[in-house]
Order: sequence, then structure tokens, then C-alpha cells
Amino acid sequence: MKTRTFIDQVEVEVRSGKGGDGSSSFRREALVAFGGPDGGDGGRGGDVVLRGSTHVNSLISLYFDPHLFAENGIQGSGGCCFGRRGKDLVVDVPCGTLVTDATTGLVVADITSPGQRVIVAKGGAGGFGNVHFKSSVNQAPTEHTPGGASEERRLRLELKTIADAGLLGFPNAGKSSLLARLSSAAPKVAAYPFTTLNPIVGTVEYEDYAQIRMADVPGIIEGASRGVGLGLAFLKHLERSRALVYVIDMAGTDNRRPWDDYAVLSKEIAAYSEELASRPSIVVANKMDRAAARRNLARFVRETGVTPIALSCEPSLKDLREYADLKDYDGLVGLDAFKAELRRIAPPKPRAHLHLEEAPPPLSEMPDTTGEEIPAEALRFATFLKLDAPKKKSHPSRGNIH
Ligand SMILES: Nc1nc2c(ncn2[C@@H]2O[C@H](COP(=O)(O)OP(=O)(O)OP(=O)(O)O)[C@@H](O)[C@H]2O)c(=O)[nH]1
Ligand SMILES: [Mg+2]
Repeated sequence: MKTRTFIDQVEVEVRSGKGGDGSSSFRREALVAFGGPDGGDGGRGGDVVLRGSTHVNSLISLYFDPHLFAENGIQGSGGCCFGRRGKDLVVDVPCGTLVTDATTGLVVADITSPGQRVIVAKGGAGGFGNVHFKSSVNQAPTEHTPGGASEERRLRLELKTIADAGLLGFPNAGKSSLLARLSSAAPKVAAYPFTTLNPIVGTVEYEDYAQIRMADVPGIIEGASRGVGLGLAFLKHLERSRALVYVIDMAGTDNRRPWDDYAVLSKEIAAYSEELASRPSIVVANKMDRAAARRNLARFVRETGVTPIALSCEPSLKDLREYADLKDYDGLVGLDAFKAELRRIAPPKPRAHLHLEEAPPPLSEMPDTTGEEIPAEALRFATFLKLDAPKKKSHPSRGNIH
């Protein structure tokens, strides 16, 4: 998938640095006879390293600069001077980047967490200078070894966004609106199809600090599995999602029939991958603030046999249940019900620093931390700050002022 600012697949050429050669030299100095060998070692070549980062979300920089060459090591020189080692080339890639060898097709690495470093081309070792070869029987060796060769390979990088749940739906169904309502992500929302052109991930937060990452991908239309519209290539961004959310425009905007939309969506997803289609899912009936949507809901349940969660992304709306025609609806209603259901089908992974003996109170009951001083009650649960850990003694030789 390729748009002006987003690329999720590139081929790059990587080359590590060559090791610097060892030097062959002899100490020559006034008044020093037979100074002996003093050729230093070469420096090792730089590695090419890929590092997971949360600050980049696309492989676009590699598309424009696909040659990743690390620096060579410098050769050794006389006076036992060792050559400088070549600088490593560290390239930041988004978390979720799958790296395969373009020639053999074998997986080299899967970069999933921020800070994860993978050496994809190892720099050559530095050569030995002749200072290493002196012995009682060879006091003037000229032997030295060359630096190690560089490693060169062609890699294919593919970004598969990491999210817990993925939003699926026809264009204009309100996927981006739902993500914007539930997270602090700000996807573009507009009344024309294919507003969203690349995957956007937002984090849904809960009162007890649990988080679920939800991905918004472009809309799917009939025939997408054959490449119609934006096709289905972007669905690879949902391959790592544990759950799917089908967003249906229940108002049937542009004369669409919501039950047909659902059937088409299910068919297209199954055509892409049966396994993806079989993951836990939620069906959402969106735009329930519109009268047409409330009329369509009963027929949707009848035709598909699915009872969707009725909701609206309209920010001005207070409570959906106040509509007479939703009062005796069997299914769940509202954004909060959706959040709870999302949590049920895609349980968030526990966060490392929240292994507390006592569960913290919900966010709304926590003391206000906006003042100048953080209240002790709030600090008690901030175990990640490690306030109880004994302070490290500073070492006098480290230049500390006492
Ligand atoms: N009345 C009403 N309008 C909505 C609701 N949710 C979304 N809309 C409108 O529907 C239109 C499309 O919304 P988007 O969120 O951009 O839809 P999308 O599914 O992300 O569309 P694409 O990115 O094009 O696939 C916008 O004009 C929204 O204002 C809703 O609950 N009620
Ligand atoms: Mg959108």
C-alpha cells in the first residue's frame, strides 16, 4: 500500500562496514635501536541496525533512501595506533515491521517493541597489526591481517501495524469517527468515501488504566478482494489484531442497505483470510441518532441474525436510550457498552508496572494531580517510579561534587 505519506512495504539494500586492515610498521626513533614492531589493529566495521520506534509510523523514509550502508573501520597505523571503528548505522522503523531476506524469503526479524534492536548486517572485524606477531624467534615480523569483509544483503521490510482490535466497514460508515470518539487519535473524518487512506492506531483507555489499541483502516467495498476500491492489501494491518469490529452505517446513507453491507463485508473478509474472519468480533450499528437507522435496525437483526451494539458517534448526543424506538431494543446500546464489550473480546494485556498488591482506585477517584505537588496517594501507586529503591551511592571518581 502506497500513498503520498505512507508506505508499508520497501526493499532496501544493507551493507555493513568493512573491518580496517592491521598495519605493519616498526618503531623508528632517534636513540632507539631495533624499536620493534608497532603496527596497530584496524577498527571493526559498523553494523547496520534496525531499531523499533514509536516515533515513526511508516517506512516512507526508507522508500526514498533504500541504501543503508554503515561506515568502514579505519586501518591501524604505526606507534600501536588502532584504527577507529566504523559508526553503526541505526535506522528507526515502526513497531510491527517484519524483515525478510529478499533473496531467500526467510524471516530475518520481527520488530515488535520500541527499542528492540536487530543487527541485520554485521560489520567486519578489524585486522591485527604486526605488533601481535612478535615472538622470541621473530622479532621483526611484517605479518598483519586484513580487515573482515563487509556483509551485504537485500532485505524486504513490511509493516504490519500492531493493534488489539481492528475497525472494518464500508467507506463513510463512521470508523474514523468511532476511533476519534474513543481515543485521542485524530483521524480525518469527512462525508466522502475513502477519507482514510492509511491505517491509524488509537488507544482506548479504561478507568482502571487498561488500554486497548484500535486500528482504523480504509473502507472496504464489494469486490475489494479483486482489487476494487483500495483493495484488501491494507488488511495485513489487521493480521495481528485479536478482534475485529464491523462498523455498519445503519442509516443506510446513499441508499445503502445495512444488512447487505454486512453480508458483503463478511464475504470480502473471508475471501482475504478465513482465519481473520473467524476471530472474535463485534458488530456495531452506527449513526443511531438518525431516524432511518432506528427504522433499519429491526430489519438488520431479522435479515442477518446478528444483534449489533447500537451507538452513535455524534458528540452532541447525550443518551441514545432516550429515543422511544430504542427503549425495548434487546442488544447493547451506547459507546460505554461498546467499550466494555471490546474489553471482553480483546482483553488487554497487563501492564508491567501495574503489578500492585492492592488495585488502584478508578481514575475518577484519584486525587487531583494537576497542582504543584503530587499527592502521596497518587505516588503510592506509581511503582514504576521505584521510590522505595535504595539510592545508588555516587562514586567519587565519577566527577561528582561532594
Ligand atoms: N449522524 C451521524 N453521522 C455520523 C456518525 N458517525 C459518523 N458520521 C458521519 O459520517 C461521515 C463519515 O464518517 P467517517 O468517520 O469519516 O467514516 P469512515 O468509515 O472513516 O470513512 P472512510 O475513511 O472514508 O472509510 C462523516 O460525515 C461523519 O460526520 C453518527 O454516529 N451519526
Ligand atoms: Mg475513515
